[in-house]
Amino acid sequence: MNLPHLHLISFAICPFVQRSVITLKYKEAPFELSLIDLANPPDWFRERSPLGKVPLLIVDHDTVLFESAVINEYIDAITPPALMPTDPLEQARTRAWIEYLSEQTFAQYHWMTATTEDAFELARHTAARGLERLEQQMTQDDRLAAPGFSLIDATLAPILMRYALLEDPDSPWETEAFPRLAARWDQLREIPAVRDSVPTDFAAQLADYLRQQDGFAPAHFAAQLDAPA
Ligand SMILES: N[C@@H](CCC(=O)N[C@@H](CS)C(=O)NCC(=O)O)C(=O)O
Repeated sequence: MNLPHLHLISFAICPFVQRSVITLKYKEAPFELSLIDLANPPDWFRERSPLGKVPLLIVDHDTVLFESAVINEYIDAITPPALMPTDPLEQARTRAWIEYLSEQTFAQYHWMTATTEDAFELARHTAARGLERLEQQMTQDDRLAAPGFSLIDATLAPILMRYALLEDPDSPWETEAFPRLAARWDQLREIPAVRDSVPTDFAAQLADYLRQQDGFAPAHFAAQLDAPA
């Protein structure tokens, strides 16, 4: 493969960046990774990131791509064989479910960072409804439950990884309630690109991040992630 130089701009615990790391690793595309502090981003990042968000993918030191779903489609397109289906309807369905999973990523974040007990409960409810709908879809949708790896899986894995780490009686995630999703996570967690998409101390980094936030949920989870297994 004669690929362009790929430079991914990341924030350590960002699930959207993780989607692109998974895709790059799955496609065995060499890439440079730079971490920035989103709370205090460097000037060059402010200048180059249209939305001020990570991930960015800088191609050949020049062209800036943003939005993880777009970045992933680009990575996929330049590293055949493509994960994206060729049929336009299936492509559209893939993009629609990736968008759905973006909503679930935000729902999970709101749950992890809720500042009050009421907000935590509301976020838990919203996230649980999202997972229920996904589980239901998997009973009837070959694309979501297909045996191979897909761009949808690259988007689903960061969410399920965080739920698996933050196992909690007040979690929207319950293995028994979501057997298809749980089975999917069992498959995904074994894929090297998924396993190696975060550093080995990811739980500690997530705990650090939460410790820097205020309020009910962050304090609760930071303590839990710090507790010995
Ligand atoms: N829709 C974007 C979402 C990316 C996103 O929200 N990234 C967060 C970090 S996980 C971010 O950069 N936040 C900074 C901000 O919103 O100012 C994508 O899929 O790339």
